[in-house]
Amino acid sequence: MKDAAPQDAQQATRLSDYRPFSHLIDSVKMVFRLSPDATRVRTEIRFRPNPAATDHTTLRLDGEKLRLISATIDRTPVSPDVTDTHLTCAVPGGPFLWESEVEIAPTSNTALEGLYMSNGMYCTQCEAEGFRKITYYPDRPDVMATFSVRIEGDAPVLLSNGNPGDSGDGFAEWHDPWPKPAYLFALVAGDLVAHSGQFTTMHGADVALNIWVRPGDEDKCDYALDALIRSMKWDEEVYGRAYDLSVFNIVAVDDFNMGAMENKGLNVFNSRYVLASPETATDLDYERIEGIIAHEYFHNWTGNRITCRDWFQLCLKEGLTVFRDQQFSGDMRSRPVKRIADVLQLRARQFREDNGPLAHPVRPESYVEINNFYTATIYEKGAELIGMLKRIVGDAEYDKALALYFERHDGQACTIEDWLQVFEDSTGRDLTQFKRWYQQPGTPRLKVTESFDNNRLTVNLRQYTPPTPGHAAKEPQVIPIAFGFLHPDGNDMTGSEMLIMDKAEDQITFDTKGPRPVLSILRGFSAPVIVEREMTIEQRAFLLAHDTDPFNRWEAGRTLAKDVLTSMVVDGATPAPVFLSALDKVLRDETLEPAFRSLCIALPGDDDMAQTLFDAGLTPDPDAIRDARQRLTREIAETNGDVLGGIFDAMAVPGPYAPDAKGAGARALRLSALGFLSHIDGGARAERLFEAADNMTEQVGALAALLATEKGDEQVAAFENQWRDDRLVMDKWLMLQTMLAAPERAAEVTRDLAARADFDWKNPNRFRSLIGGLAGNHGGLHHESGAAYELIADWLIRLDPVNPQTTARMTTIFETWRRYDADRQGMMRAAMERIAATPGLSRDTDEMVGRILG
Ligand code: B3K
Ligand code: ZN
Repeated sequence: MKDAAPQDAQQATRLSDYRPFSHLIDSVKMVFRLSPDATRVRTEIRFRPNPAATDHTTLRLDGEKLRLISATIDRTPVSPDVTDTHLTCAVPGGPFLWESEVEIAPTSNTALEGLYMSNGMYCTQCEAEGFRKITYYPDRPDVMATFSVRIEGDAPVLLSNGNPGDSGDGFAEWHDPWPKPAYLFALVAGDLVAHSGQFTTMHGADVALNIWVRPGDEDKCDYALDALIRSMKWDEEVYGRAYDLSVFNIVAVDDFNMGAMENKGLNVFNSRYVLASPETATDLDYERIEGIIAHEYFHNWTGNRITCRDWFQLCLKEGLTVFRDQQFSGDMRSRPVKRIADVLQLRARQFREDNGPLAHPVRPESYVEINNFYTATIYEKGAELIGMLKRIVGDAEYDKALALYFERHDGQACTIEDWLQVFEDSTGRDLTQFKRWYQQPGTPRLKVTESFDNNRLTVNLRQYTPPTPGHAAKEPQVIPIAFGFLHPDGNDMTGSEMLIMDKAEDQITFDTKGPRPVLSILRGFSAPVIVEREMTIEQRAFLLAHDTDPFNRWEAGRTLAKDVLTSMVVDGATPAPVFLSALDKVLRDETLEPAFRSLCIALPGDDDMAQTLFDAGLTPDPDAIRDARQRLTREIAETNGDVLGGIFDAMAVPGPYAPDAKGAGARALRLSALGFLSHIDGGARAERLFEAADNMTEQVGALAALLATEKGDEQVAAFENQWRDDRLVMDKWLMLQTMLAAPERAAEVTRDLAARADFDWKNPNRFRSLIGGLAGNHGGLHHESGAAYELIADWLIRLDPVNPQTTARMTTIFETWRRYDADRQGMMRAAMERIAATPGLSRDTDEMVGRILG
């Protein structure tokens, strides 16, 4: 258990307090004698004084929940001072050999951090600070060392980082030649089978590839292996980065707090991001597997070979690696479609965070629990900053800077200053102002106004960033703004240009002999800002029809849909005909790829609309939002039914299912059409599709269409019958029901499902499916009874002592509480206060609830 200190008494770690560690490490040797309740860990560390530190006479090692059996220095027993969190010991001023033995209990480790057990298999999760639950060690990323590991145990497969060494009955040895911080350590042991492959690097080195899964799952690994091979090749071709060990192992585990972990040479994955077959995984699952396999693989260079000096620099590895996986997925699939999907995610998660009580800089200044800072801001906004840098310096200069980064910093633990210095040295630019993006939280607003006089169009730009907790005043940031002009006849007049705006105000002018041109601004979403620009519905419809920038074409449709929904919510208006006819045009335009058309016709979700209304100074009413969306959906179905029906038929993909982007795009468009049509055909098409589907994408898509129109009881039962033994598919089943339940029934549906014997709530995937599903049901979550708030608080209180990390993450369900009316605010506050008042609450959850309440 972590300390149960109240919020104000909590010890914050500050960036400004960074000090180098007293010692450096030459090598680490570990021996594990595995046993579920009493694993013994012997550790030998060769320390020498760190010239960058001053005191070399005291050693302080992190350690939590360890039973110290023995400790020696240069083979002489010592008796360190031991607390709940560390030990301290007097040491010789020069180099010395530290040896310790500890005992740990993997079975009772339900927090899934350190060494724990999942379905009888041993596995580890050390990032950020889990290694201290395995042995006494300087558990900080700037202490890098080579590791040799011997594992003794009766499991048939015994894995650790690096290259394999000796192995035999009941033991295996591993050696990792690359110095690494402790957070990249991993150990896995269990009854596993491998789906194997091979890769030859650009330097001619052979690499054995293995995906390790439980027996019975080996036929679901093809896609992950293929994605790994494509990632390895892509990183060689695009970044010149080759793999550096003789083996690359990936293990799938069922109990995991997040998506996956990039341990050196031994990636550990949540099984949902590895296992896939056409019958059990959706197109979206395949896409995520591809993206996450790539992400963890790319960390081998951006994260592992070059790591972070301290956890404040987390975006150094995460922002860059997300950017790289986004590039990869764009190259594998469709760049514009990928960009739109990424921006949708950014707005749904990062903008929500950046405009609420949890707003923090991409490089934070302090934290209580670092696990609470693996956020959309660090990851996704961090990736946007890399993208902006690339746009500002240009592609060729970006490549040059990256080459210098790898050359200069290989083997080091670095900072954002190091990263920016590389760009400054390589391009000769001054990036002092750009650095504000790392320091200032909050989403900048870009106000755009226009005037047209004497054949000159003047575009006035003004940037400002609203205050966020702890950061009242903001300085202007460097905003790359891609823009272009269109002739009112629909033709492109200029192509795309780029303005690098660095002042609070700026201007673009455009002289023309003809009629007033139409501005298209922030093309490709060239910076993570909110554009404030008043436009008529007709102007938006024009851009949706004619913009040559695919992102802005989609964006025009999106803002148009929001305008329409807003006026439906506010004035009970009927949907503007110009919107319906613009949708019709997009649907019929066969020059547009199906995946893109599917994105264009998707309506904004309820949470997005709640934020939109709140930003417009209104108090969102969840029922009114849902009602307007339902009405608009029906109206679109009625007006555009013919074209939607045609699309539904035409987008059926013939032949056996394949998870390629083209097929996935067709299915996405087909299912979007179905979502509308089910509101007017009594669910007939969805029922037929559910019956006939030979793949999970269409099966689950059909079920969702039925549930969204309050039908599908029969199909829910049939689905359960078919899939009750497949845990990943059953997670989908749980989520669909809580997410799509009618608002007044959502809490009750969730409560009933939670009472089932198979609701194994200690499994994070299962917990997230059920409770996360309810949280994703905007109308249900915010139902006026407050039943969902209560239920969620009950469950978070129950989960907290078992798994603080997952609990803390899920408190973000409440982060938008200030948007709503006084009654709902009161009920959400009460739920959070009840969580906060729980005796023994974890430091993780306590910090989060405290920040959300403000
Ligand atoms: N680096 C890990 C995340 C670790 C989270 C620790 N709470 C996965 C990733 O970003 O690739
Ligand atoms: Zn990562």
